[in-house]
Amino acid sequence: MKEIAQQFELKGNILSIEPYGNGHINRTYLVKTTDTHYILQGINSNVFKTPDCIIQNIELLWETEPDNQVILPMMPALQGGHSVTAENIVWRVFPFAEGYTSYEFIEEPWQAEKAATAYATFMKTFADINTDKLQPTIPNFHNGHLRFQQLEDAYAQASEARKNKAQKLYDFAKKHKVIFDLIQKEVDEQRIPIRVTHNDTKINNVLINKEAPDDFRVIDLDTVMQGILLYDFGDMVRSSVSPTEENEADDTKIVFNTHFFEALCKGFSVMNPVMTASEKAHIVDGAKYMIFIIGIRFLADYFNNDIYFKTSYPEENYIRARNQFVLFERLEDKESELRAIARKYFF
Ligand code: ADP
Ligand code: GN1
Ligand code: MG
Repeated sequence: MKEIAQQFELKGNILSIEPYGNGHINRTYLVKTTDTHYILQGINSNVFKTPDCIIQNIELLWETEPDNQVILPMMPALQGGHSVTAENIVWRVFPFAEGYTSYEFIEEPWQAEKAATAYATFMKTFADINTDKLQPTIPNFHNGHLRFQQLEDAYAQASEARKNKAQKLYDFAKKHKVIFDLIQKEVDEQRIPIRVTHNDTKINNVLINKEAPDDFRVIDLDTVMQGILLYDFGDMVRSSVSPTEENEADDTKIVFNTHFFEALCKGFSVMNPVMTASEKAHIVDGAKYMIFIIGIRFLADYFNNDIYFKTSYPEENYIRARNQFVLFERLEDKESELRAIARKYFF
């Protein structure tokens, strides 16, 4: 690790390099030097088939908005550019955001509001980039119909033990797959525009300054590419409204906190003036779409014997999938109330 880190322009001498954070995808390390701290990250090549596209997309963001305060810069590599390839893994370094926190789950509404403001600010800041210039780092990332096909393929080759264990979840997925049709139709008929979106607006992908919450940084830019606003809003809802971890063992603890939802709407409402009527009308459907699609992806990975998301025990993807479907049901319990809240902020 030290050999890789030394290939970047870092201040000071390297003291230590330790694994860091709770991301499901990349290899993330905290690098301490005699002067400061950095984050060293190896891009997961199983997930990202063209990791250089990620580096180029982030470079494009910086070239377009060189003075922005929304994302973190990539440190230059000594050989030029912003990445180093070692043993087929592409590595990059960011400054460690000292004094900022990323939350694994929300405890108070203000945290949800600030995270939503952060993601909305991200979208506004890079809104003028021609979306064709951003390379698709994971093609069809949020394509619901394709994700459902991948689930069926995974089920078809799964072990009997895993099929039996998760049969109820699979039945739930089949019963609800129509969820994907509504938003896809709005996109196909161009009532929902293609924008520059983050596409992974999980609550722990935003860093908030503890002393000054209006100062934030959006991180995990690997999936910045073409997308729709509702994916970004929906994934925030998915990862914020229940004060539980994604792998919570006790699913009775999963709740849909309407105060957190309202705080997200409030924080994101700076987008209201530029949103189309269809985007405004489908705010809650965006949340349903994202909860459901991530549930499907966890379930497919369970049937595939955990080849995509990092896991720390064998049933973890099963638990994660179950929890998303429980959250989906908790949303449906409150759906009319949520639609009324959304109408207050998106009109
Ligand atoms: P993954 O794609 O695996 O989710 P992330 O880029 O989200 O990787 O990084 C994982 C975690 O590491 C984040 O959730 C955050 O807590 C922490 N992290 C990442 N980059 C930084 C940074 N520059 N400063 C501080 N913490 C960071
Ligand atoms: C992954 O990288 P991370 O942990 O922020 C995944 C997201 C999922 C999320 C579920 C590139 O996000 O799509 O919503 O896990 N990222 C990728 O926790 O697949
Ligand atoms: Mg992340």
